[in-house]
Amino acid sequence: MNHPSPPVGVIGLGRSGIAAVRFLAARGTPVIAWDANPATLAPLAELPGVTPLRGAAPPVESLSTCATLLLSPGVPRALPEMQTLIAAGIPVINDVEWLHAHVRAQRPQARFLAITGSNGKSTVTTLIGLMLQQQGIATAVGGNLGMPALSLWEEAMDAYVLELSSFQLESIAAFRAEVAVHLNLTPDHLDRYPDLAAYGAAKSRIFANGKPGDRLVINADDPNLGADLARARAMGLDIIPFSVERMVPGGVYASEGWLIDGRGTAPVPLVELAAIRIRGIHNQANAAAATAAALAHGVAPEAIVAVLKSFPGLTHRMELVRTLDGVDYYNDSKGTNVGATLMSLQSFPSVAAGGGVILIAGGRDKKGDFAALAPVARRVVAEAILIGEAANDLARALAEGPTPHRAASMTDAVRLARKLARSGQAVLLSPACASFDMFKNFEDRGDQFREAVHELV
Ligand code: UMA
Ligand code: ADP
Repeated sequence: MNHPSPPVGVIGLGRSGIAAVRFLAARGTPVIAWDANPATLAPLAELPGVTPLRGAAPPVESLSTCATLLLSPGVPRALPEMQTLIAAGIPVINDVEWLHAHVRAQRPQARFLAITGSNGKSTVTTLIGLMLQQQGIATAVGGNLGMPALSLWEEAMDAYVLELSSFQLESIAAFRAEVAVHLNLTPDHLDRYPDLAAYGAAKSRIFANGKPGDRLVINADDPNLGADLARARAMGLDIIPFSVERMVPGGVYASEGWLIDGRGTAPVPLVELAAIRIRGIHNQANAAAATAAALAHGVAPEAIVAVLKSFPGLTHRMELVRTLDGVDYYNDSKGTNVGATLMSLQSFPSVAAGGGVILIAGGRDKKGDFAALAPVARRVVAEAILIGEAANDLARALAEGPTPHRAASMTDAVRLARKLARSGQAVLLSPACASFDMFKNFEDRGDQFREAVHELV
């Protein structure tokens, strides 16, 4: 007699959940799918073997009939319903773990490269993907950026380059990357984690299943990663440090105007820093990290350098949208935490030096330390225009500067910025916050900014 296989539960039906349901349904696996928002259930109607469930909280009784649960990154494991299901012994994993198991079983020669960090993940993930592709390696790129994990599987892929958030790393089990990259750790998502240590612990899971010989590319300049470095060394991982501050033996670093491969007995200059198309110290760090990962995967230096010289950077990251009457308008909508906005502000000349920034910031606070913005804001911010839920908190943090303005929409903010900006200054959207109070996501926020800027006359 044929016993039907138990269903797999998919919790949260956003981009990753819907991709997971499609992947499972296409392979004949029965699925129970839940989301608090009933509108997300509609696309499931045409899929075979899928039971859609609605309700404000994950329905424990139905979900406990599942063999495995795939949790979306935006649904906290700490929800009481999730805690009950976890305590009942049901494996609560995610799409990244499922993809990993599938690839290891179906195409064991394929390799994983995984990237985490508080800032720079998308830039580094994209660079590594391009470097492998430039070398002619069949490479899929996605995860927290772009395509969700379970849209990436293809029979003939030889490499999976995955951007992984702390939320995604919480729900891996056996996932392991032959090359893992840890870029940096600064406060973010403190609305979900009790403290920086808990957030950092989730990120460190990127190498938790590493075997001796697996590579860990890690930022030697970040004091918050010291403990990770020591632990990885004790695990027997092959560590490739990167640095923009000093020569790191065995690593990749910036020195005297060059990016250097210092892994061998003699240092090998790869490319002049001035020839790297993405600008700023933080992007030199990103270039060093991506280079280290690509070299570790066997990519030739020529392919790496070709990408560093040509990659123009991603949209929504310090993207120059327009110059109007001597004022540059930058879209840095992906500046979603204090660390990213700090980094972006630092790249502008000060008000005293004839520059200055009209900063558009605010949104949904992730319990960021806005006070950390004050010193650089004093130097660089000529005027601040605040939006969204965090406007009052930001205003308090920027109290020493000129009185901040408020705006109710992106169009209003951009029009006001146009009035305030003088030639030689820049208008910068770098919110230091999440977007979800006023926009669909950071892309929507950046698109609205770009549109409003193009409408200026
Ligand atoms: N939902 C509930 N109950 C909850 C929370 C969410 O029902 O308590 C439902 C929502 O109604 C919605 C769905 O879950 O329908 C959304 O799920 P999700 O928040 O996990 O979002 P996805 O659309 O699946 O997108 C996720 C990532 N989102 C988050 O981690 C918040 C996307 O990263 C990622 O690109 C995508 O998977 C594909 O892998 C975005 C992000 O903001 C860019 N990431 C954070 C960051 O980069 O800082 C971590
Ligand atoms: P993530 O995917 O981690 O959010 P991105 O590559 O999308 O990172 O960059 C987002 C923002 O973070 C950029 O606009 C920039 O302001 C900042 N940033 C990028 N790389 C770094 C880095 N290595 N260190 C600090 N900040 C960075």
